[in-house]
Amino acid sequence: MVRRLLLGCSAVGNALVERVSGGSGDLIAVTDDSGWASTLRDRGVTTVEADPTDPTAFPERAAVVVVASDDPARNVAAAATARERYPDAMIVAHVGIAPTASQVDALESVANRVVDPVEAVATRVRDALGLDDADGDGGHGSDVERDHTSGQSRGPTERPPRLIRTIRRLSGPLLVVAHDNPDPDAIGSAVGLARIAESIGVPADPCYGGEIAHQENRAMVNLLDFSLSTVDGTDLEEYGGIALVDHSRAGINDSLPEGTPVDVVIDHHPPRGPIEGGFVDVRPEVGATSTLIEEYLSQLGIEPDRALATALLYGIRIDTRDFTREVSIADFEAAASLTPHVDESTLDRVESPSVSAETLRVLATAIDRRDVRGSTVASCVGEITDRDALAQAADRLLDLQGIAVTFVYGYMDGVIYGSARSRGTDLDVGELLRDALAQAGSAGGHANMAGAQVPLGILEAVAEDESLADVVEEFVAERFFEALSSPPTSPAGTTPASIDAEFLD
Ligand SMILES: [Mn+2]
Repeated sequence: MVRRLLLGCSAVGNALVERVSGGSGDLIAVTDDSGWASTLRDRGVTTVEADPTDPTAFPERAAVVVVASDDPARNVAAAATARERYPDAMIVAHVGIAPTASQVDALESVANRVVDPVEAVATRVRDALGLDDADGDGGHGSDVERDHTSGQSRGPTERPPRLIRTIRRLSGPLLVVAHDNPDPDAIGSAVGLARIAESIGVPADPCYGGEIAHQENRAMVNLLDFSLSTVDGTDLEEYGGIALVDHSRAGINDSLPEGTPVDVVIDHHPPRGPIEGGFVDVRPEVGATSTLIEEYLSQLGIEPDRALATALLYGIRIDTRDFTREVSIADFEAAASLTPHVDESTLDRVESPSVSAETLRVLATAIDRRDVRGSTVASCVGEITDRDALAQAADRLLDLQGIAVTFVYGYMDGVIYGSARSRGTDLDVGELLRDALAQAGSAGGHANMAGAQVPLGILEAVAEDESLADVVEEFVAERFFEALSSPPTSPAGTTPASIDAEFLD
């Protein structure tokens, strides 16, 4: 016969007795609460009136141990003692009233099952209201027990407390990682999740990899005064946990080493592989991660400040193309609750940042000196003072009718810089620039976004009688269009490592 042992008692413990004992179990209770002792005796349970954390009061054998006082500290002690005494027993532990995260942790480290009545009530309320269960496991006995081996969030009412519990259990600060070259949704979400962690006293730093490209995104970070660090400049050892926002796998589209253990994942992209994480909330039906972050903020009663609200709303608007694409009711609801907190004039300035005279001059020159061949346009803009202007001009020239590939280049400080873009074509501009210019300097990037750098070197000397701009144009254009007309070389020898963020703007 299976011997069952009850350590400590409470209303929850009493209910658990019924659940665990099942039939006519061989049940022994140890409690120093004389009220519960007599109740249990009345019910025919053999009861030892003793301290439930004192192993000398324990029976020789026990196959199932139920730890069930209301005092979390005593439950931790009783569970640990029981585990030591009965290494093979099934231990079910009630957390008690208002346990701390470390107490729940301690229980989870020794017990097979940990029972949290607060969650049980939430689940029951949810079931009673007919709210849906996120992973669809419906009833599945989950009304009183939490399977702590599953990191998946169970349902809408459970997510915020589960997120909070996950963050609270970290051994140190939280690093919130946005994907590489973050967009407004990733930036706003990273700042928002860091805010949530800080609201419970866990320091958190938002960070990103690659670059904050596009001047709207830079304007957002600057105008809203966000301080984000870069993954490369961060010592991961200093953090007690890692969260991913707007992407779901470490090392894939972020600058973390692949396989880095992750504690929290909040994303709206359909997962392309297994997602690891202590707390995972991935909802592809929602238009933006910012929507999910707003939901956590409001369910946790955290009011976003103006900067955060502005960033989150901007993130939702960008990701849903102003509520026209992949938009859900949740996105509208999040936007509605953010709007009263948003700084509209800042949002205006973020959306149409002022353009420097240099950027306009480069764009004007790029249009004026354009060399169009088929659907490709190349343009030498001469001497520049701001490399970023090249990327912006290359972006804008894509708007020209009939143009699928753009390449804008100029020089400063003895180096020729070029920026290429493509849209709606199979042509890989990263490959194109490598073919054309890697021999003379360095070049690389992605299929639709690439850059090159070539030292001016001898060209400067050649340019005695001609303008340097003309010499540069002759040199670069010849190689660029030559590469464009010849079939692409085998990508052998170009490894993903050669795709370098420095080429991307
Ligand atoms: Mn997004």
